Amino acid sequence: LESITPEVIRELKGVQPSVAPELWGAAQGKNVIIIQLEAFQAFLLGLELEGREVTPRMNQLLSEGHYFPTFYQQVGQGNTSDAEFVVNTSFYIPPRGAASQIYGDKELPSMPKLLREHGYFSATFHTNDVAFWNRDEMYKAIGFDRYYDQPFFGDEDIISFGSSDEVLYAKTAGELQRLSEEGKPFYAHVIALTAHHPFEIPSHKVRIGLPEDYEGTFLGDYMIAQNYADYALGLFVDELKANGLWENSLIVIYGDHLGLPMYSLDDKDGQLLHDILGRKYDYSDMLNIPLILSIPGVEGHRTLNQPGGQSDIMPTVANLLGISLKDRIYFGQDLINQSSNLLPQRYYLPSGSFINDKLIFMPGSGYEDGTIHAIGDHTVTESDVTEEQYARALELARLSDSYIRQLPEHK
Ligand code: GP9
Repeated sequence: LESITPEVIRELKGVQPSVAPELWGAAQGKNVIIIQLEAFQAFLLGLELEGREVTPRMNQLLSEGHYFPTFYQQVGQGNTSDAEFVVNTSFYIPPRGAASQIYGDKELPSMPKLLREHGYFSATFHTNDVAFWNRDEMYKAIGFDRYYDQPFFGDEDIISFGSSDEVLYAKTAGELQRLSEEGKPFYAHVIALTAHHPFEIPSHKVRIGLPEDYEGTFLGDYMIAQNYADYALGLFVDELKANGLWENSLIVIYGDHLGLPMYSLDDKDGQLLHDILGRKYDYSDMLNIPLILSIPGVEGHRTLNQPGGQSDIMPTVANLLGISLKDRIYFGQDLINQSSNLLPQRYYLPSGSFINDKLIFMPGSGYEDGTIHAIGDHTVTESDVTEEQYARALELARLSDSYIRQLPEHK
């Protein structure tokens, strides 16, 4: 068996644990509600179309909480289910196939298991059938105490895969209220789905008028779907505030993966995106998803510019709950206590691609034919990416996969 230690991982990443971590235990003993938004990309935040905000409720949450503008997806073929896997384990996706299929039979170290050691009950809420993407096995592998899927949400208000986000949030809020009366803190992972490709929202749910240019475009449909998802999320926030759960919970909101693949946009969509961004829509825009934290008792907006990815959510939550990850194997890092000015930070996909605060490197068949994509307005040159960085990225992905493959199977 290969020996994989936390030190080996830290060494490869070039990071050190913080001696006096900021906000350690700030949300100790609080409930944890993690909301995963379908296909929600960061460029939507703050965006106005003819004076109308596309995501007013997310904008409001951002302005009140901790916001990470350079946060990226780390999913592969399993899309939504890969995001669930990465967030709950802080491991990387497998080299091929969906994590739920390839790792679904394993006894995975995970956030639900970690929190259980500290008295938490854990549950995941998803309106589709649990068998989709082998989630029934993956949820056992991750070790949720309970899952709520299609039979719980019923046949009401179906849009694409399952009940609408409105139904998801209304029923979930009721259940969370019930769980909160059982005397244990809970961890709830809530998976929103309505804003799913191809973004066809029934006309009676459309809440935003689009500028003429957007009518009938894929991008326009995307805006309408995300505007609806934002509205439904807002209802959930209102409900949690009304029933007192909001102020007793650490809330984490992030996007699962991109909604607008560069390679399938037509010229019109490309032009509209260019107009929004003031430059060509590129990889860094496509992979950039939001991360917003609402930390109970910690008031005020803060923007944290260090780059992060979905594998960082578990360590970030652990720090805020004051739960040590010492001696555990995980691949992300606590985003509150890492500054990109001091340490090189990189986020990996199994092909050896990585992201830092300036660029995204995409290997070709290897390092030599890889491509470098600047993030935002950064200027980059070939010397900004070394073969050694690429080798580290590959090695981290290999270690994650190798560690999981030697784990025992769950029952
Ligand atoms: C539905 C879900 C959504 O359960 O997995 O599809 P995806 O975004 O993964 O393609």
